[in-house]
Amino acid sequence: MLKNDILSILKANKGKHISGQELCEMLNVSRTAVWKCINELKSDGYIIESKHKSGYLLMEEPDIIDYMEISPYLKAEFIGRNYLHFESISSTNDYAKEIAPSATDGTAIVAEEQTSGRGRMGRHWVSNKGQGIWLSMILKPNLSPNEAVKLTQVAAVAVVDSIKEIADIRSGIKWPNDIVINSKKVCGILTEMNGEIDRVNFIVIGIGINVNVQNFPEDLCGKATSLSIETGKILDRKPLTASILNNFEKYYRIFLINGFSSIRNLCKEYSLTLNKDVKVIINNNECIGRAVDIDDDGNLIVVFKNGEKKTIASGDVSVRGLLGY
Ligand code: BTX
Repeated sequence: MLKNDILSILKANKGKHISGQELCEMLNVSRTAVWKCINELKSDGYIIESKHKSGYLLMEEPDIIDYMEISPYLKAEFIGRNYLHFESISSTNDYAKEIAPSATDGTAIVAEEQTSGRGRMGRHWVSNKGQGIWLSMILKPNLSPNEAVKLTQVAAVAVVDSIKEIADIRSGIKWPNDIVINSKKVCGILTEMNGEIDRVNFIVIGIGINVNVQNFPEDLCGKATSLSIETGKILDRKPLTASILNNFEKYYRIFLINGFSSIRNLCKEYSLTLNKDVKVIINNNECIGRAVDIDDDGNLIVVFKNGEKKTIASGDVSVRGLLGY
């Protein structure tokens, strides 16, 4: 796309004017075509100085996570290569499910804001404009549904690595789907599936990360945090978005080739649930036990006070740490 090419040239020449004539020659297009793209970039939020004789200078880039902005950091080969970006959407997971039947494997849907972001069991997910990464990925693996549920933990491992890589802070996994820093939730993962008993049609993995959120609604105070609150810095969402896609693709490939057991050690290493007392709620009954292991299927092994050992599958139960997360 010509607009992308012009933007890449302006970015590569930061601090230096580049003339309309140079752009035309480099890209083999007309002056009018260049002028039209520059205007489009300006209305996308790029501040571009246009000076008679010296040409165009990129002064400021908008804080948006569209494909043009994240692609310089994107190394993944198929995750996020089809990338749909929205200013505002009800829920990236809902949209992903809508388009999944005809979408390509690895399609990513990203929004600056979600007006009806969802957590598990219909819970609401706060998704403030421009302050987080609200992302869904469409996957079409050749897997049975009981294998597919393990992808939540594959995604969780990828997110922990990306947070470390970009924000330089350690986070952990509250089994199976929350990423937590200092006992507060910084990210939630929602995996949804469409399929038959023995076959998956598609999977949607939704990831919501609080990046630069400064204030949460009252009911989340003390429970939620953001990377910015924890690091004391405003973080660039662009490399973080790409890093999540890169790391997810890496672990997803390992999972597809070698199975969950190859990810298990990292799940255990990053787990904040293991070796802690947990409250397991099964059919409204609360039982207290100790989480002792994560097995090769991604289940949590809990030993209860009466000595009974149970295998807890995600989705079956609600697991709470006794001391917050
Ligand atoms: P969950 O059901 O484990 O967590 C939901 C609970 O988390 C809420 O009931 C609330 O207490 C708390 N919460 C709500 N918003 C936030 C927030 N921003 N930060 C921390 N805690 C919060 C977790 O569900 C899965 C969330 C997935 C969100 C992604 S965003 C992209 C995709 N689209 C979509 O609609 N959902 C997913």
